[in-house]
Amino acid sequence: MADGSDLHLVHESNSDGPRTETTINDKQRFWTDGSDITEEGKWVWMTSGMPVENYTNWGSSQPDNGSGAVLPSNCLCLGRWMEFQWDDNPCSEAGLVLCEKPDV
Ligand SMILES: [Ca+2]
Ligand SMILES: [Ca+2]
Repeated sequence: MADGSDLHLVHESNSDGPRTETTINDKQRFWTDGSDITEEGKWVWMTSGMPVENYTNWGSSQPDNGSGAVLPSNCLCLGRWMEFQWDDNPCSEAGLVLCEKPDV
């Protein structure tokens, strides 16, 4: 992600092979590995340790650290509710995981 490569959605597998369709409702959350849990406001790709700076796609008014919510928002996700732009949500929320894979 930090190097500009594409995001790929990893689908669940079952006995019939890879599943090719994923139902996405308005509240379905997709996690990336971006986080500011180490230092508030300092966003880092956790896997690489690289700062989130070369490319960003924050939604309107984001990141807002939960905007006063009880739980701080320290993990980077996206979803239809923000037209797949980035939002920070509490890391403990449920969601699917977006993974990066090299081009083949
Ligand atoms: Ca935060
Ligand atoms: Ca937010």
